[in-house]
Amino acid sequence: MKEKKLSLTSQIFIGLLSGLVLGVLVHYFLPAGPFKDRFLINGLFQLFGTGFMRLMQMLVVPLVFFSIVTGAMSIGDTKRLGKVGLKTLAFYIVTTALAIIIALSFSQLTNPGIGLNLSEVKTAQTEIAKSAATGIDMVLDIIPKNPIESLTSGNMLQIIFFALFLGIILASLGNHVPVITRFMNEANEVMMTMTFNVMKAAPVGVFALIAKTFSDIGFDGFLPMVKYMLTVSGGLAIQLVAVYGLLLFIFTRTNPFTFFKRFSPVLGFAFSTASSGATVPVNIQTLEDMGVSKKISSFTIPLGATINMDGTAIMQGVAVIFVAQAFGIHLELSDFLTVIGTATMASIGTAAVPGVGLITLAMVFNSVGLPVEGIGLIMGIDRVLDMARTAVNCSGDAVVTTIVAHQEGLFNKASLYKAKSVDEED
Ligand code: DAS
Repeated sequence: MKEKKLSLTSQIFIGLLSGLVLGVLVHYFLPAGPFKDRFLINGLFQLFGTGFMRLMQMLVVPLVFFSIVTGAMSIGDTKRLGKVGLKTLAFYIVTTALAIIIALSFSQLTNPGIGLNLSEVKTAQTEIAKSAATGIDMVLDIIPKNPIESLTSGNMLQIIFFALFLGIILASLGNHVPVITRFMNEANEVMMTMTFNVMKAAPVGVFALIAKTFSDIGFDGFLPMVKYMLTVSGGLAIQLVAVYGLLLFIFTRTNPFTFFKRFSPVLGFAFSTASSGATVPVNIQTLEDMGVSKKISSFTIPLGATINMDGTAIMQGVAVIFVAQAFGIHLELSDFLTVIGTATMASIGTAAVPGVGLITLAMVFNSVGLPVEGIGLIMGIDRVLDMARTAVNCSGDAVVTTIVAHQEGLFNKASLYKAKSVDEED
């Protein structure tokens, strides 16, 4: 009988737990010496942990570049996009920026990284003096002098600028450039498949990264991890209840509780798949049952799954504060503004598949000079958070879709409440 293969999520969980147990045992029970320090911590764990991190980093530039080009192409040029598309785009960008602001502010209250003192393991990367450029220079620095050099040097802000510009131009040229348009879409498909395959190594990578972290610092790292998870979860809850609840009430006079009760099958599906892309059909169908016309959702939901990831932005905002505090790196206001910009762009550039929010997180870290090694601290627990933030990503797409449908007279609220009365009957 063919034995049932463990899901990737279960494998990652097993990697996380076994890495945690082994790391603590090594830290507290293995005497210092060549076997512990050279062979295990800075040998085996370093090889598989950092090796997996480098595989993830390998994806960042091509994945973000082709995702943003194809994302911008799907937005299209403003003419074709029309009033509905521009309105949808504006709501998507505002809700994502709000999500990051909530994440950065909420993290300042919980201080998730305090207590995890890794400043002595500061990497060369954090020694790089953050560009002294301020204000105008910072904005000018986003425009690439040489896009090829930006790509080879991994200057993410310049890559994003060029990719957005290129995608919109390709969209405006439409059928005049079928070959390069097809190339971009196929290259994006390749990068998403490559991401899926790299993620298959996640259980081993997570095991080694967590084992190294806890071998180095023992239980001292435990509380900050829990604080990090609670901070991300709190940020997601605020976005779901406060931001989406308020937007629904203000713009459509809909009872948010009724809305999310009817929407719960989509939340469950998004949570279990950790993929906004896979949730698109369920999202569109459920919204239609709730009275939202497919005339709007068939455009805005796939668009949102591609370029609107508020939950991911929340994780990235919290991760920035967590790692900056853990490594004792002070962030200026200009850094926070940079994070809001890059995390919003990362939200556009994050393909709707499991785990990519962590890959584009490297881009956000790069933009403010945070050590990418910091991702290793949160990678082990990221899968659980990925499920929760994907549910929020899909909720954001649905709420904006409902608002835009309402404003276009294509939201039949009676269907929402009528279904409720049917529920009451049985
Ligand atoms: N899981 C991704 C999604 O499909 C987002 C992420 O990885 O953050 O929304």
